[in-house]
Amino acid sequence: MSDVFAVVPAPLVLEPSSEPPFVISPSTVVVVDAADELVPVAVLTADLLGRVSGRPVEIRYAELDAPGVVRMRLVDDLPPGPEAYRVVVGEGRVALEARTTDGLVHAVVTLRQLLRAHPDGGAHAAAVRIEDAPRYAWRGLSLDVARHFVTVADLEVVIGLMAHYKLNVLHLHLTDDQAWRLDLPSRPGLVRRASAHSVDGDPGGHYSRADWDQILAFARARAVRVVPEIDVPGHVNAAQHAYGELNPDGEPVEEYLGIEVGFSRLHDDLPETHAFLADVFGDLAEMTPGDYLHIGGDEVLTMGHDEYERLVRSAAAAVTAHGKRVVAWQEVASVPDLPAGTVVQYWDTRVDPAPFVRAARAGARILMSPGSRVYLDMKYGPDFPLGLEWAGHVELRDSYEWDPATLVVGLPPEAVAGVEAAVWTETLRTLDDLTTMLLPRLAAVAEVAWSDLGRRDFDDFTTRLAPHGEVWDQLGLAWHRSPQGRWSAPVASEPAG
Ligand code: TNX
Repeated sequence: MSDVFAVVPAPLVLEPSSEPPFVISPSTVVVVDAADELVPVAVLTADLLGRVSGRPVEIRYAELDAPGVVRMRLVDDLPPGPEAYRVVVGEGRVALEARTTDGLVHAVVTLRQLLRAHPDGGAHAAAVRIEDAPRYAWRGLSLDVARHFVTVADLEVVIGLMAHYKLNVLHLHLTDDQAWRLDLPSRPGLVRRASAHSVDGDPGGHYSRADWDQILAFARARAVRVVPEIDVPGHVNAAQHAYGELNPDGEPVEEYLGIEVGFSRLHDDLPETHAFLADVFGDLAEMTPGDYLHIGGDEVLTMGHDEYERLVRSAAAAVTAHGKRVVAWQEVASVPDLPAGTVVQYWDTRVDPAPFVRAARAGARILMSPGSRVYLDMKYGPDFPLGLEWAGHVELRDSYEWDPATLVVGLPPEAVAGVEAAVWTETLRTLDDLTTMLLPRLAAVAEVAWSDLGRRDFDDFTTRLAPHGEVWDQLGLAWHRSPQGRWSAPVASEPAG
């Protein structure tokens, strides 16, 4: 496929047309009906087109059919699903159509991927008709903001990248042994006493209620939902540092800024533990509009199974009490009778998946995050300066060439709700570190999650991805020039045809 149509993830249908390209000119106008729900996406579109072309783009909230119009509309004649969309570039106009505003966001970012710099300034898109819908409804990125804090501004860069690749779930790992990152009204001591630092004593931070609302709204406008995680019953040293009542001797534990896992744990026989779970998940439910809360459940290495079961049930009950659904890591698959609709997140490719497969057969929904494929904190190769290695090295092709439906033998394919990449930040201190690990692999995972198997081919993917490297450069993002990519693309200012 030519680099003019470098759309990632690969769309269902892409038909080039012989008409002349669409040029963003001083008369380009975004046109949308004056419906409240359409205003944010129209503003986002005008803003994006303005940035790409270097010219301000106006919005008209009334019918207008003239050359240069980018017309956004809600329609119904599309492939199935709430996120389906259509982009038609031709006759000097662009039509962006979808069933929902989320679909319109997908249409806009697709248009943005079609735009190329124009020789006399501005930008143009080659004529084309795209019709598209995702394979999986859950296309996520899990981000650890506990080991190293990620500021709201940096988070917005990550959310922007997610939207650009049509990822729709930001899973925030907000708490761990090292720190607690979200201020909760019922337990103000959590961030007051346990958020100042990151791993190795690096600077920390936390999200206030206002920060949280900012993150949620910024994500929502880009068709991204936030799934917050409070990790229990392990990974709780920060909570036990803030509140001594969570420890058998009633005394706060020492702050921990190393990178070992599995040593801390809640105690089922302390009544304060259950009050704590009810309070923190209650606060989180109240603060989070989405359907899902993540309770962690991973790597509890110092507890018998019965106690683990009781604590997982207690956390799950605190979530369902507020009408939310539970997400949890793979280990909870060993707990019988999880609440209906629980999403179990597969990650550890080293252990026997039998309990996990059983949970799926018993009705759990499955989120695929295999460490050896989509743990984007794994090093690209042996000498890579950033990242860990426990799941092996993950190069671009590794994160691309796998199928979520068949990776785990025996898993019913219809149980798979989607795919989620994960990036843990033990070794990642800055936004540059983060984007170096995300790019280019995040684009590969996005295509695994979005595009049907029949549309996927690694050589075709790397060809389409080539111009994306130039966009990352233009945005000033650090990224890994993977030797498996084809980054020697022609200069983007060549006119089409
Ligand atoms: C495993 S994945 C963990 C995290 C680490 C990560 C490092 C999971 C549920 N737990 O605690 O940060 O490996 O790759």
